[in-house]
Amino acid sequence: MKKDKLHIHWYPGHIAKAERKLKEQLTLVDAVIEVLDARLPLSSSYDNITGLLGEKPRLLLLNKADLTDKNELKKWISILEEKHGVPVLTTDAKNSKDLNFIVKKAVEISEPRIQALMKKGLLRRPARVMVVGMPNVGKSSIINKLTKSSKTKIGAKAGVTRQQQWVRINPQLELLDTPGIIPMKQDDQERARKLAFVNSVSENAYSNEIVANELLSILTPNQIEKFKEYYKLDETTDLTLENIAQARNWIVAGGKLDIERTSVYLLRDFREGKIGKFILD
Ligand SMILES: Nc1nc2c(ncn2[C@@H]2O[C@H](COP(=O)(O)OP(=O)(O)OP(=O)(O)O)[C@@H](O)[C@H]2O)c(=O)[nH]1
Ligand SMILES: [Mg+2]
Repeated sequence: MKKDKLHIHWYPGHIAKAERKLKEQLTLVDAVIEVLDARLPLSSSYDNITGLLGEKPRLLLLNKADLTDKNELKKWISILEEKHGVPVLTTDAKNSKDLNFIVKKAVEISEPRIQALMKKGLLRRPARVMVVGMPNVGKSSIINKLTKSSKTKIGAKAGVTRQQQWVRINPQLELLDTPGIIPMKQDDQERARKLAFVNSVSENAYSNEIVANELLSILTPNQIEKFKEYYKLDETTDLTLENIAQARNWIVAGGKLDIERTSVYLLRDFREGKIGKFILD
């Protein structure tokens, strides 16, 4: 795929298909869980979710909360609740033992539709809820946690789930795992880059060095300090890929600094939360 210096264009074929399939399933589901990456409370949510999903009852999950500062995240919960007018919960699908509060809420927001069906004479059935979100935000991980199994495939890159999959959680709830969908129109390149920082865009779509440099360029002074501390740069040294390479002694043959390796490590360290807890919106 093209590695464009300034623009990230990534909308592979499987996503176009996934979006069609999502709309097809819409009439079958009672509610929708939209999973966001807590590090990007704005940039990882869909601008026009009703265009994508209609007016279904919705629940927002800020997942990967473990990679953010709890107090900072609290502020975002209020902002999102106000903006979307739906319940917002935080989750950590990696470390939490119990995510049952999601089940409770999902059943609750589905209940009106189930009641309506029963009024029409149908028997009570489990709530059917679709789990949607950008690639790599943790949709499948959440479902696995809820079933205490590896029923769905997960992975630390964008586009792991390729097909929809119904998973029974308990007699009250069935969840539909779906492939992560990224908006086709990436007019907002700032958002596209942020999504690249958290691995929501395939690594084939960009150059590591450019994205690593972009990440360094959007950090607040406070965040810069965390990076400098992690890479052991002293106060007078600027936070640049070159200086990190130098500090780590990452050199290629001929004595040149290994900027590619530095970029890959920097992005990985950031994504795994090694450098600290960050919210980038
Ligand atoms: N630190 C942390 N990592 C998480 C959390 N949830 C998921 N992950 C990791 O994030 C990566 C992506 O998880 P998946 O469940 O495959 O994400 P997905 O949304 O299903 O991704 P697609 O199927 O590609 O759309 C995996 O490496 C998970 O281990 C979380 O709450 N905290
Ligand atoms: Mg998945």
